[in-house]
Amino acid sequence: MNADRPIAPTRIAVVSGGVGAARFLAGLTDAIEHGLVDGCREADEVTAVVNTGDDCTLHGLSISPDLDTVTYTLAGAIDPDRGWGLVDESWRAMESLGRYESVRPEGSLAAPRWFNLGDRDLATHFFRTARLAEGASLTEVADEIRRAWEVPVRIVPMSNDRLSTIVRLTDEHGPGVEVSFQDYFVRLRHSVPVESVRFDGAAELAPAARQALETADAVVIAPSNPIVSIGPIRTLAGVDELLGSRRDSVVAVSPIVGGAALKGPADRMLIELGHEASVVGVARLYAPIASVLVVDTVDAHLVDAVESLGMRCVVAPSVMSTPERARLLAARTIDSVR
Ligand code: FO1
Repeated sequence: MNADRPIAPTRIAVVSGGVGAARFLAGLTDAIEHGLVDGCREADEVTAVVNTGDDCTLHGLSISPDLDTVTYTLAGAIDPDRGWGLVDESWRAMESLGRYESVRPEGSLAAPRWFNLGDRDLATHFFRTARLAEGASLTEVADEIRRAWEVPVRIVPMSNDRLSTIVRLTDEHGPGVEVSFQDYFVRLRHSVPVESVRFDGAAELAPAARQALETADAVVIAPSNPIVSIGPIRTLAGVDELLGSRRDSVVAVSPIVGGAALKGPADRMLIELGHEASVVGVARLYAPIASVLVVDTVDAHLVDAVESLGMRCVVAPSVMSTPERARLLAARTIDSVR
Protein backbone atom coordinates (compact mmCIF):
# COMPACT_ATOMS: atom_id res chain seq x y z
CA MET A 1 0.00 0.00 0.00
CA ASN A 2 1.15 3.53 -0.72
CA ALA A 3 0.68 5.33 2.59
CA ASP A 4 0.77 8.69 0.79
CA ARG A 5 -2.68 7.86 -0.66
CA PRO A 6 -5.12 6.96 2.13
CA ILE A 7 -7.93 4.67 0.91
CA ALA A 8 -10.75 5.94 3.14
CA PRO A 9 -11.70 9.55 2.42
CA THR A 10 -10.70 11.88 5.24
CA ARG A 11 -13.81 13.28 6.85
CA ILE A 12 -12.02 14.86 9.80
CA ALA A 13 -8.40 16.01 9.99
CA VAL A 14 -6.91 16.75 13.39
CA VAL A 15 -3.81 18.95 13.54
CA SER A 16 -1.99 17.30 16.42
CA GLY A 17 0.79 17.58 18.94
CA GLY A 18 1.34 14.94 21.64
CA VAL A 19 -0.62 14.19 24.82
CA GLY A 20 -3.57 16.65 24.51
CA ALA A 21 -4.12 15.77 20.85
CA ALA A 22 -3.87 12.04 21.57
CA ARG A 23 -6.56 12.28 24.26
CA PHE A 24 -8.77 14.33 21.94
CA LEU A 25 -8.33 11.74 19.16
CA ALA A 26 -9.23 8.94 21.57
CA GLY A 27 -12.38 10.90 22.48
CA LEU A 28 -13.17 11.44 18.81
CA THR A 29 -12.80 7.72 18.03
CA ASP A 30 -15.08 6.96 20.93
CA ALA A 31 -17.61 9.59 19.80
CA ILE A 32 -17.67 8.07 16.29
CA GLU A 33 -18.22 4.59 17.76
CA HIS A 34 -21.13 5.98 19.82
CA GLY A 35 -22.69 7.49 16.66
CA LEU A 36 -22.19 11.04 17.99
CA VAL A 37 -20.42 12.39 14.89
CA ASP A 38 -22.81 13.09 12.00
CA GLY A 39 -21.71 11.61 8.69
CA CYS A 40 -18.73 9.77 10.18
CA ARG A 41 -19.16 6.09 10.93
CA GLU A 42 -15.64 4.69 11.11
CA ALA A 43 -12.51 5.89 12.85
CA ASP A 44 -10.54 5.40 9.61
CA GLU A 45 -12.29 8.52 8.32
CA VAL A 46 -10.14 10.51 10.76
CA THR A 47 -6.59 11.55 9.94
CA ALA A 48 -4.21 12.95 12.55
CA VAL A 49 -1.61 15.29 11.03
CA VAL A 50 1.11 15.11 13.64
CA ASN A 51 3.93 17.44 14.68
CA THR A 52 7.43 16.10 14.14
CA GLY A 53 9.35 19.19 15.29
CA ASP A 54 10.09 17.32 18.56
CA ASP A 55 11.75 14.41 16.72
CA CYS A 56 15.26 13.60 17.78
CA THR A 57 18.07 11.13 17.14
CA LEU A 58 19.53 9.45 20.22
CA HIS A 59 21.68 6.28 20.29
CA GLY A 60 21.50 6.53 16.47
CA LEU A 61 17.73 5.92 16.71
CA SER A 62 15.06 8.03 14.99
CA ILE A 63 12.56 8.99 17.69
CA SER A 64 9.21 10.64 16.89
CA PRO A 65 7.61 11.31 20.29
CA ASP A 66 4.33 12.87 19.14
CA LEU A 67 3.67 10.21 16.48
CA ASP A 68 4.27 7.55 19.12
CA THR A 69 2.16 9.26 21.78
CA VAL A 70 -0.78 9.43 19.35
CA THR A 71 -0.29 5.82 18.20
CA TYR A 72 0.13 4.33 21.68
CA THR A 73 -2.83 6.31 23.06
CA LEU A 74 -5.16 5.19 20.28
CA ALA A 75 -3.93 1.62 20.74
CA GLY A 76 -4.82 1.83 24.44
CA ALA A 77 -1.18 1.12 25.26
CA ILE A 78 0.01 4.50 26.57
CA ASP A 79 1.15 4.86 30.16
CA PRO A 80 -1.82 6.85 31.51
CA ASP A 81 0.12 8.62 34.26
CA ARG A 82 3.10 9.81 32.23
CA GLY A 83 1.06 10.40 29.06
CA TRP A 84 4.02 9.16 26.97
CA GLY A 85 5.67 5.78 26.51
CA LEU A 86 4.11 2.37 27.03
CA VAL A 87 2.20 1.08 30.01
CA ASP A 88 3.84 -1.76 32.01
CA GLU A 89 7.21 -0.66 30.68
CA SER A 90 10.59 -1.85 31.97
CA TRP A 91 13.81 0.18 31.83
CA ARG A 92 16.63 -2.38 31.76
CA ALA A 93 18.30 -1.02 28.63
CA MET A 94 18.42 2.46 30.18
CA GLU A 95 19.83 1.05 33.43
CA SER A 96 22.42 -0.95 31.49
CA LEU A 97 23.61 2.21 29.72
CA GLY A 98 24.84 3.39 33.13
CA ARG A 99 27.79 0.97 32.83
CA TYR A 100 29.25 3.08 30.00
CA GLU A 101 29.06 6.44 31.75
CA SER A 102 32.41 6.00 33.50
CA VAL A 103 34.27 5.23 30.25
CA ARG A 104 32.55 7.82 28.07
CA PRO A 105 35.16 10.34 26.92
CA GLU A 106 34.69 14.00 27.83
CA GLY A 107 32.41 15.65 25.27
CA SER A 108 30.97 12.36 23.99
CA LEU A 109 27.20 12.29 23.67
CA ALA A 110 27.07 8.46 23.76
CA ALA A 111 24.84 6.67 26.26
CA PRO A 112 22.55 9.61 27.19
CA ARG A 113 20.15 8.68 29.97
CA TRP A 114 18.23 11.93 30.41
CA PHE A 115 15.71 10.85 27.74
CA ASN A 116 14.02 7.69 28.94
CA LEU A 117 13.39 4.99 26.37
CA GLY A 118 11.59 1.97 27.78
CA ASP A 119 12.55 -1.54 26.70
CA ARG A 120 9.34 -2.14 24.75
CA ASP A 121 9.27 1.39 23.34
CA LEU A 122 12.78 0.80 21.96
CA ALA A 123 11.34 -1.75 19.51
CA THR A 124 9.36 1.06 17.83
CA HIS A 125 12.50 3.18 17.42
CA PHE A 126 14.48 0.17 16.10
CA PHE A 127 11.76 -0.46 13.52
CA ARG A 128 11.41 3.19 12.49
CA THR A 129 15.17 3.65 12.18
CA ALA A 130 15.62 0.49 10.11
CA ARG A 131 12.74 1.30 7.75
CA LEU A 132 13.95 4.88 7.22
CA ALA A 133 17.43 3.49 6.47
CA GLU A 134 15.83 1.22 3.86
CA GLY A 135 14.48 4.33 2.15
CA ALA A 136 10.89 4.34 3.42
CA SER A 137 9.36 7.76 4.05
CA LEU A 138 8.29 8.78 7.57
CA THR A 139 4.70 8.74 6.26
CA GLU A 140 5.06 5.10 5.26
CA VAL A 141 6.72 4.10 8.53
CA ALA A 142 4.15 5.94 10.69
CA ASP A 143 1.44 4.09 8.80
CA GLU A 144 3.18 0.73 9.29
CA ILE A 145 3.55 1.38 13.00
CA ARG A 146 -0.08 2.39 13.51
CA ARG A 147 -1.22 -0.71 11.56
CA ALA A 148 1.01 -2.92 13.71
CA TRP A 149 -0.80 -1.45 16.73
CA GLU A 150 -4.18 -1.95 14.97
CA VAL A 151 -5.08 1.73 15.16
CA PRO A 152 -7.83 2.60 12.66
CA VAL A 153 -7.22 6.38 12.73
CA ARG A 154 -4.81 7.44 9.96
CA ILE A 155 -1.68 8.88 11.51
CA VAL A 156 0.49 10.99 9.23
CA PRO A 157 3.55 13.07 10.05
CA MET A 158 3.40 16.74 9.07
CA SER A 159 6.45 16.21 6.86
CA ASN A 160 8.76 13.53 5.53
CA ASP A 161 11.66 15.95 6.01
CA ARG A 162 13.34 16.89 9.25
CA LEU A 163 12.23 20.19 10.76
CA SER A 164 13.66 20.74 14.23
CA THR A 165 12.16 22.97 16.88
CA ILE A 166 14.98 25.02 18.39
CA VAL A 167 14.53 26.89 21.66
CA ARG A 168 16.62 29.95 22.44
CA LEU A 169 17.06 30.48 26.18
CA THR A 170 17.24 33.89 27.84
CA ASP A 171 20.66 35.43 28.30
CA GLU A 172 21.07 34.25 31.89
CA HIS A 173 22.14 30.92 30.34
CA GLY A 174 24.81 32.72 28.30
CA PRO A 175 24.35 34.87 25.22
CA GLY A 176 22.36 33.23 22.42
CA VAL A 177 22.23 29.71 23.88
CA GLU A 178 20.01 27.48 21.73
CA VAL A 179 18.91 23.95 22.58
CA SER A 180 16.87 21.30 20.82
CA PHE A 181 13.24 20.90 21.86
CA GLN A 182 13.85 17.69 23.83
CA ASP A 183 16.86 19.30 25.56
CA TYR A 184 14.54 22.08 26.69
CA PHE A 185 11.54 19.90 27.47
CA VAL A 186 13.09 16.83 29.09
CA ARG A 187 16.74 17.54 30.02
CA LEU A 188 16.02 21.07 31.34
CA ARG A 189 12.49 20.03 32.45
CA HIS A 190 11.03 23.08 30.62
CA SER A 191 11.83 25.09 33.75
CA VAL A 192 14.08 27.66 32.07
CA PRO A 193 12.84 30.93 30.52
CA VAL A 194 12.60 31.03 26.73
CA GLU A 195 13.66 33.96 24.56
CA SER A 196 12.40 32.68 21.20
CA VAL A 197 11.54 29.56 19.22
CA ARG A 198 12.54 28.80 15.64
CA PHE A 199 12.15 25.88 13.29
CA ASP A 200 15.26 24.64 11.56
CA GLY A 201 15.26 22.77 8.25
CA ALA A 202 13.88 22.88 4.73
CA ALA A 203 10.75 20.78 5.16
CA GLU A 204 7.65 20.44 3.05
CA LEU A 205 4.16 19.42 4.09
CA ALA A 206 3.87 15.66 3.47
CA PRO A 207 1.54 14.79 0.57
CA ALA A 208 -0.71 12.68 2.82
CA ALA A 209 -0.94 15.55 5.31
CA ARG A 210 -1.81 18.00 2.54
CA GLN A 211 -4.47 15.65 1.18
CA ALA A 212 -6.05 15.28 4.62
CA LEU A 213 -6.10 19.04 5.27
CA GLU A 214 -7.50 19.76 1.82
CA THR A 215 -10.19 17.10 1.60
CA ALA A 216 -11.52 16.78 5.16
CA ASP A 217 -15.05 18.02 5.80
CA ALA A 218 -13.82 19.48 9.08
CA VAL A 219 -10.38 20.30 10.47
CA VAL A 220 -9.73 20.39 14.21
CA ILE A 221 -6.72 22.09 15.75
CA ALA A 222 -6.20 19.89 18.80
CA PRO A 223 -5.65 21.23 22.33
CA SER A 224 -1.86 21.21 21.93
CA ASN A 225 0.80 23.84 22.58
CA PRO A 226 0.17 26.55 19.92
CA ILE A 227 3.87 27.48 19.72
CA VAL A 228 5.85 24.24 19.80
CA SER A 229 3.25 21.62 18.78
CA ILE A 230 0.97 23.37 16.28
CA GLY A 231 3.63 26.02 15.40
CA PRO A 232 5.92 23.61 13.48
CA ILE A 233 2.98 22.44 11.32
CA ARG A 234 1.89 26.01 10.62
CA THR A 235 5.40 27.00 9.62
CA LEU A 236 5.37 24.59 6.65
CA ALA A 237 4.81 26.42 3.39
CA GLY A 238 1.14 26.70 2.45
CA VAL A 239 -0.43 25.37 5.66
CA ASP A 240 -1.77 28.68 7.02
CA GLU A 241 -2.98 29.63 3.53
CA LEU A 242 -4.70 26.26 3.15
CA LEU A 243 -6.42 26.46 6.54
CA GLY A 244 -7.24 30.15 6.05
CA SER A 245 -8.92 29.37 2.72
CA ARG A 246 -11.27 26.89 4.43
CA ARG A 247 -11.45 28.71 7.75
CA ASP A 248 -15.24 28.21 8.10
CA SER A 249 -14.73 24.47 8.62
CA VAL A 250 -11.72 24.77 10.95
CA VAL A 251 -12.25 24.65 14.74
CA ALA A 252 -9.57 24.97 17.41
CA VAL A 253 -9.79 23.63 20.96
CA SER A 254 -8.03 25.84 23.48
CA PRO A 255 -5.16 24.14 25.34
CA ILE A 256 -5.36 26.95 27.90
CA VAL A 257 -8.03 26.58 30.59
CA GLY A 258 -8.51 29.29 33.19
CA GLY A 259 -5.21 30.88 32.18
CA ALA A 260 -3.14 27.72 32.63
CA ALA A 261 -1.97 24.83 30.48
CA LEU A 262 -3.32 21.46 31.57
CA LYS A 263 0.04 19.85 30.82
CA GLY A 264 3.44 21.19 29.84
CA PRO A 265 4.80 24.72 29.58
CA ALA A 266 2.34 26.30 27.09
CA ASP A 267 1.15 28.99 29.54
CA ARG A 268 4.63 30.12 30.57
CA MET A 269 5.91 29.92 27.02
CA LEU A 270 3.05 32.05 25.68
CA ILE A 271 3.85 34.79 28.21
CA GLU A 272 7.62 34.58 27.69
CA LEU A 273 7.11 34.97 23.95
CA GLY A 274 4.85 38.03 24.32
CA HIS A 275 1.43 36.41 24.02
CA GLU A 276 -1.39 36.21 26.55
CA ALA A 277 -1.86 32.93 28.46
CA SER A 278 -5.63 32.91 28.10
CA VAL A 279 -8.24 31.80 25.61
CA VAL A 280 -8.06 35.34 24.21
CA GLY A 281 -4.32 34.89 23.56
CA VAL A 282 -5.08 31.56 21.87
CA ALA A 283 -7.82 33.19 19.77
CA ARG A 284 -5.37 35.85 18.55
CA LEU A 285 -3.05 33.10 17.31
CA TYR A 286 -5.75 31.03 15.63
CA ALA A 287 -8.20 33.67 14.31
CA PRO A 288 -6.57 33.75 10.82
CA ILE A 289 -6.99 29.97 10.32
CA ALA A 290 -10.01 28.86 12.39
CA SER A 291 -13.55 30.23 12.64
CA VAL A 292 -14.44 28.60 15.98
CA LEU A 293 -12.64 28.35 19.32
CA VAL A 294 -13.82 25.82 21.91
CA VAL A 295 -13.13 27.04 25.46
CA ASP A 296 -13.78 25.49 28.84
CA THR A 297 -16.71 26.54 31.01
CA VAL A 298 -14.35 28.33 33.42
CA ASP A 299 -13.56 30.72 30.55
CA ALA A 300 -17.21 31.46 29.70
CA HIS A 301 -16.75 35.10 30.81
CA LEU A 302 -14.24 35.58 27.95
CA VAL A 303 -16.67 34.67 25.14
CA ASP A 304 -17.18 38.30 24.07
CA ALA A 305 -13.43 38.99 24.06
CA VAL A 306 -12.83 35.93 21.85
CA GLU A 307 -15.70 36.83 19.53
CA SER A 308 -14.42 40.40 19.17
CA LEU A 309 -11.41 38.82 17.41
CA GLY A 310 -13.69 37.35 14.74
CA MET A 311 -14.04 33.79 16.05
CA ARG A 312 -17.22 32.09 17.20
CA CYS A 313 -16.68 30.90 20.76
CA VAL A 314 -18.19 27.60 21.92
CA VAL A 315 -18.19 26.87 25.65
CA ALA A 316 -17.91 23.21 26.68
CA PRO A 317 -16.22 21.25 29.46
CA SER A 318 -12.81 20.72 27.87
CA VAL A 319 -10.75 19.00 30.57
CA MET A 320 -10.50 15.41 29.30
CA SER A 321 -10.23 13.81 32.73
CA THR A 322 -12.37 10.79 31.76
CA PRO A 323 -13.04 9.00 28.44
CA GLU A 324 -16.63 10.21 28.59
CA ARG A 325 -15.57 13.86 28.90
CA ALA A 326 -13.14 13.44 25.99
CA ARG A 327 -15.91 11.84 23.90
CA LEU A 328 -18.36 14.67 24.61
CA LEU A 329 -15.75 17.35 23.93
CA ALA A 330 -14.89 15.74 20.58
CA ALA A 331 -18.56 15.42 19.57
CA ARG A 332 -19.26 19.04 20.53
CA THR A 333 -16.17 20.26 18.70
CA ILE A 334 -17.08 18.57 15.41
CA ASP A 335 -20.69 19.68 15.78
CA SER A 336 -19.55 23.31 15.92
CA VAL A 337 -18.33 23.31 12.30
CA ARG A 338 -20.78 20.91 10.61
N1 FO1 B 1 9.09 13.08 28.41
C1 FO1 B 1 9.72 13.32 29.55
O1 FO1 B 1 9.33 14.21 30.30
N2 FO1 B 1 10.84 12.56 29.93
C2 FO1 B 1 11.31 11.55 29.14
O2 FO1 B 1 12.31 10.92 29.50
C3 FO1 B 1 10.61 11.27 27.92
C4 FO1 B 1 10.98 10.23 27.09
C5 FO1 B 1 10.21 9.93 25.96
C6 FO1 B 1 10.51 8.83 25.18
C7 FO1 B 1 9.74 8.52 24.07
C8 FO1 B 1 8.64 9.32 23.75
O3 FO1 B 1 7.88 9.03 22.67
C9 FO1 B 1 8.32 10.43 24.51
C10 FO1 B 1 9.10 10.74 25.62
N3 FO1 B 1 8.80 11.85 26.42
C11 FO1 B 1 9.49 12.08 27.59
C12 FO1 B 1 7.73 12.76 26.05
C13 FO1 B 1 8.16 13.83 25.04
O4 FO1 B 1 9.32 14.50 25.41
C14 FO1 B 1 7.03 14.85 24.92
O5 FO1 B 1 5.77 14.23 24.98
C15 FO1 B 1 6.89 15.58 23.63
O6 FO1 B 1 7.95 15.67 22.82
C16 FO1 B 1 6.11 16.89 23.82
O7 FO1 B 1 4.95 16.73 23.06
